[in-house]
Amino acid sequence: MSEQMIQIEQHGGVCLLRLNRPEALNAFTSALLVQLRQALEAAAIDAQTRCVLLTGAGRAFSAGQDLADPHVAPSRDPGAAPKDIGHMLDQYYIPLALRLRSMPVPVVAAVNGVAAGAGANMALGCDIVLAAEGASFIQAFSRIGLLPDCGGTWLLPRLVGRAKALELALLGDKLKAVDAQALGLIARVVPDAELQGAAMALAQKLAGMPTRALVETRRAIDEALKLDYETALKREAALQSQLGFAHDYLEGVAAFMDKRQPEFKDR
Ligand code: LHQ
Repeated sequence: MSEQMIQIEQHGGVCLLRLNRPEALNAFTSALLVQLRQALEAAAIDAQTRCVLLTGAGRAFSAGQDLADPHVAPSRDPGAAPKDIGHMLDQYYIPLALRLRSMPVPVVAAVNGVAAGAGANMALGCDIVLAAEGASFIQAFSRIGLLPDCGGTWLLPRLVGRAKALELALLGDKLKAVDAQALGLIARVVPDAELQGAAMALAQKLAGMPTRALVETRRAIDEALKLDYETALKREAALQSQLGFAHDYLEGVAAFMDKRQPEFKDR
């Protein structure tokens, strides 16, 4: 049986996915990327799962692409044909990033340590990013002659604006979690010892909320970034119309009127 590089734990409505190559700082190999996508596919169709929580084992979240992987490491032999590393992105990273961004449930990242290169951008592509105080974010690409991939060029300017996006991407310096939060790159920072508990509590809270409304909210916000104001207003109305026909709207209003906790069930 192939090595298990993603640990999967079900905690009620929360599917916890833990990157599990701690000896290599959870660097991404093609096998790990495939296993992560398969785990997300399974969570996406599992009716029990109402939130995904992504974290890393050991002292890192992920050091990004495994630079020792023979598929991407340039050969030092001057006669060797150069490798097209774009294939790695097309085949593994793009389907994974798209899967993550279009999950039918909210996705929380609990960044437990360093998140570098594609590891940073995989975390930043999640819906809510929490980090431990000791965690850090590095757009490590420029250090090795590359540009931010795994959504970095799209995410960074949207999250922090062009000036800071370029500073982070060009310099590739380590950004501490507190500074990432101050910039608006991530949502929350918690003491190291509290990260897993805080992330699970947040994920459980999201799992108890109206999943479909949360996912349509993500969709509307992502789409609105490309729309003019009037078109965004109309898009909100169209999506709201659909949500208004669903069970969770009925239940949410009924629970409010009855002064009780709602029981949401749409997915
Ligand atoms: C690693 C790695 C690593 C292998 C640490 N690979 N071994 C997509 C598609 C195609 C091609 C290329 O790229 C991409 C996207 C990308 O993600 S490009 C960016 C790739 N990532 C990096 O450039 C980051 C490289 N790593 C680092 O800068 C540091 O290791 C960080 C800042 C992550 C952590 O620093 P330290 O805490 O000082 O740890 P360390 O450097 O001592 O690393 C510990 C071990 O992990 C060490 O191995 P060793 O055998 O000496 O203990 C490293 O070689 C290994 N490692 N990152 N990406």
